[in-house]
Amino acid sequence: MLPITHSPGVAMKLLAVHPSPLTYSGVFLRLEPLGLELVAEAARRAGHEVRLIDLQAQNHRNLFRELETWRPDVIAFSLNYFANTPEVIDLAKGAKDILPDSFIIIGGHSASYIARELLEHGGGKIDCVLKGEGEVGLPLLLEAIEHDLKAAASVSGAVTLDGEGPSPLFVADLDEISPARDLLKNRKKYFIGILDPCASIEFTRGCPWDCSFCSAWTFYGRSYRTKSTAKIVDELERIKEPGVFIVDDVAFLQGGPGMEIGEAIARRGIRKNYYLETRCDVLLRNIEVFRFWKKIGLEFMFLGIEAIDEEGLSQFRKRTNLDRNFEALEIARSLDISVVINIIADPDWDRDRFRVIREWCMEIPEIVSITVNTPYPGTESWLTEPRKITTLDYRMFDIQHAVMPTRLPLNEFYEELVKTQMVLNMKHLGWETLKGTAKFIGRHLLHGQTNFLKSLIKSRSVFNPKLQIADHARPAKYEMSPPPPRTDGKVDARSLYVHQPLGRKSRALDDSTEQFVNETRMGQEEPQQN
Ligand code: B12
Ligand code: SF4
Repeated sequence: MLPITHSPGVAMKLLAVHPSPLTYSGVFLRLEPLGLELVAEAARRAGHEVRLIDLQAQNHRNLFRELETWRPDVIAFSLNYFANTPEVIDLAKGAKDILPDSFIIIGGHSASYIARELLEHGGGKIDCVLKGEGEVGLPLLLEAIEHDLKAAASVSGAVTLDGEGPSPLFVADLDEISPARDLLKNRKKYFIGILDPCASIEFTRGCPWDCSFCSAWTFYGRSYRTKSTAKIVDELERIKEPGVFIVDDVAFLQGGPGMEIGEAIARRGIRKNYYLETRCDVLLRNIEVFRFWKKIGLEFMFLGIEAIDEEGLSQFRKRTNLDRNFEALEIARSLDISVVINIIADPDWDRDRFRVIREWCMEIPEIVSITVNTPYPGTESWLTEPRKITTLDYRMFDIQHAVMPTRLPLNEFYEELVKTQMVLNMKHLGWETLKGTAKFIGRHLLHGQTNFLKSLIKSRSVFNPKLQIADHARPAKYEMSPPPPRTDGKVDARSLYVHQPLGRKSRALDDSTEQFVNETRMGQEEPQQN
């Protein structure tokens, strides 16, 4: 681990760019690009002049105008979602055409798994892909290229056409840096549902579990780190938005620190409305923490349920049982926290299966979202899924499209999927609910906050099976490399990691929580650490 470097060298002009929202999720939310803000701050602290454009809230014209007028030396794109890959490649090429002497970098979660591929698609116009956490790597990379462009290839985490540096480095201390929230042009654009406007914050980083469909753990080498309570409370105090999205993979995994943060917030008299994501077994283990957080403003909680039958759960390798999941829903209801749950639809589903899901969802009060089982690079299922991948178009890897053969004809699969989504949307966004939220919307409009209302209007035009079918027919300009030949059974997890695993010592967990995780995870033994 390394501290973030501070080089008093020559200042460069760096433009940090976040791509557009993904159609199917952009309806209900638009959240600040927290990772890019952290990386931007690290570059700023290393003495560089930094600006940030978020294409979720601005358009391509804004970006190209900035390139032409400000003429940055370095353009750094964030690529967290595979579905944004073609857009980022084209923007990177476009930027190089306008500023041939600029240095083009791509970083972020998804970029870290397909670094070589990105350089190939770039045809020489992408100078470097920087893998892993960017707070340490970016200042080192900027320092290296100030003196010699070729030196980029030796920086930790860097992959260039000339070579590849050592493994990316972890940030030594998450307290060291705060996101450059001031660089966003219009903070009123960011919202999630009725938390409008909404800021984002990170309390912890990483996940110690190892679910087969998820890449959160492979990115961070199954590590788990925390920010200090003092740092979190200071950051929260500076946030102006009334809504706050806690981006942790599994919020309040440890009860003690969760309670400590909550009590410190209460003592400071900070009042916000919160949204967080966690696991059912964690909620059941730490009920008192969630009860306390309800008192200080916890409004929404996303619980990963994934399946409503045991067979489905074991398919996604979640060692939790249905009774525990349903018990967690009961507890959340009793705490009066609104719950969002996600169900993973399998391409193998027939009409009957969709119907059962619709019926089940209508019986429960929770908000249900439905995504499609999608293996992608960085997940174990990318290596082990026995079914054939039917498309390599990056845009289809947004967990809203089927990338494996469907049992139903494809158009019927999407009809059923969209019908289910619409039934679920109408359940929550129907006229009865709208009547209830009318007062709320009116209050927001008075304050000029229209994001939530726009999302209600837009949802009908976005969810349309014909549009999803049409997405499959679009020619793919860029395609991802296919998965390697399938292995049956276990894979060497080491081959999946972006940050190499450092074992138990990399997890800031008390022994009882470490044991609880080990009892509920399904993966193989952790590889021996270096
Ligand atoms: C919070 C979260 C969300 C939030 C908000 C995200 C946002 N702000 O837009 C919500 C719930 C809305 C969300 C939605 C979705 N998400 Co999400 N999400 C996450 C989660 C849990 C944490 C992301 C985060 O904010 N981390 C904290 C910040 C600080 O880290 P970071 O952004 O990764 O940035 C660091 C590095 O990546 C890097 N970095 C980032 N940018 C750059 C740029 C440069 C130049 C450099 C050098 C480095 C760099 O440095 C940063 C600091 O260390 C991740 C899992 C994970 N742990 O990564 C999944 C994850 C990213 N999401 C995922 C998915 C699939 C989705 C959805 C597509 C799901 C859906 N269909 O509903 C949507 C798409 C949203 C969209 N963009 O339109 C997948 C991504 C799969 C993929 N590889 O494409 C992930 C990995 C989870 C998983 N299941 O595997 N998500
Ligand atoms: S618990 Fe599983 S699904 Fe959730 S972030 Fe961790 S590995 Fe991913």
